[in-house]
Amino acid sequence: NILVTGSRGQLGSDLVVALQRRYGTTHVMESGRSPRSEESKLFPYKVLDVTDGRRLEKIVKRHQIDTIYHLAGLLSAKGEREPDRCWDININGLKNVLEVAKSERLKVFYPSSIAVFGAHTPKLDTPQMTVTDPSTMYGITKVTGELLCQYYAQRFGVDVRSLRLPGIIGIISYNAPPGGGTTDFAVEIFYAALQQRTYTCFLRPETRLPMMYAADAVRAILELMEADLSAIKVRTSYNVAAVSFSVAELVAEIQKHLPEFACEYKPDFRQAIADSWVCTVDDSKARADWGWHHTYDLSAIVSDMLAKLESLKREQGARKR
Ligand code: VAH
Repeated sequence: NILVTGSRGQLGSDLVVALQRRYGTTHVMESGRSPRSEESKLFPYKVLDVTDGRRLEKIVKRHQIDTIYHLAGLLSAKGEREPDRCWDININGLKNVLEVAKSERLKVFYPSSIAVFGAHTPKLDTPQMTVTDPSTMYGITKVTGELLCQYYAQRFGVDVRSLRLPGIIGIISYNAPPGGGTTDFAVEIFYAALQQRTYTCFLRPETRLPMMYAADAVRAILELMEADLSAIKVRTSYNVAAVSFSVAELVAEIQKHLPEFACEYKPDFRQAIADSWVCTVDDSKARADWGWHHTYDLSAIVSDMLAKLESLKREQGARKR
């Protein structure tokens, strides 16, 4: 059986659906820090704070968990506002997952991030092996996490696999509003474009970041986890890339569908975080080792997001009538 920690977060919502589809809903145990709201109790769910190692071990044993997708954690923006909590959850949570994986011989997915890159990392075609000197607490926990994963893989033979995910663009499902990330603009902008025809962006128009559609990110995770272990040569975390674009390029692509959409810019503390990251990433190692390839480019992301949100809006409208 599969346990997903942080299953109600931005990435978790999409990943859980894909895992349920592939392995069956009864084999996917969701979990999160807070009790779920009153929506359908159809699917298995456990309240779990990942810093509670004993409760994690109890859930793993009681529900014959053999694989953990460990998504629980604080993202970059929230992590800068609460650095101590970010360290505690992101590091101690991961350590608990790796400890139970070692004792129960579990397989683990760990999401790292382009946030591991910092001021001295080459900004274009960032190599797989390079300088990682992040300036955010979130990035520091991700570099540490990658090294912890490599240690457990090499020292204890734990089958833990990881991807350095770019900014993820996906539908904010009913329970996963943007979770305090610096790349959340690329999600919020779609809702604002449809609802108010205008958006105030917290990054400057020329800010260019590596991004990926949620459908591509979920497929990358599943393909990584289903690859033969002999193909997994990077035991810290694989660079994976899809598209890189500036905020202005995203706005222009949305305006092709919504000509009257306007975006204004009010950079805040997240601009410094974005400026510390890279613009494009070399993911040739992931493509060579386990056959990674992206499918959604910018125009496909924009048309798919707008179409999905339009149909969500029609559904909600229908429900209200
Ligand atoms: C964040 N979405 O913004 C996450 C991610 C590369 C960005 O790590 O913090």
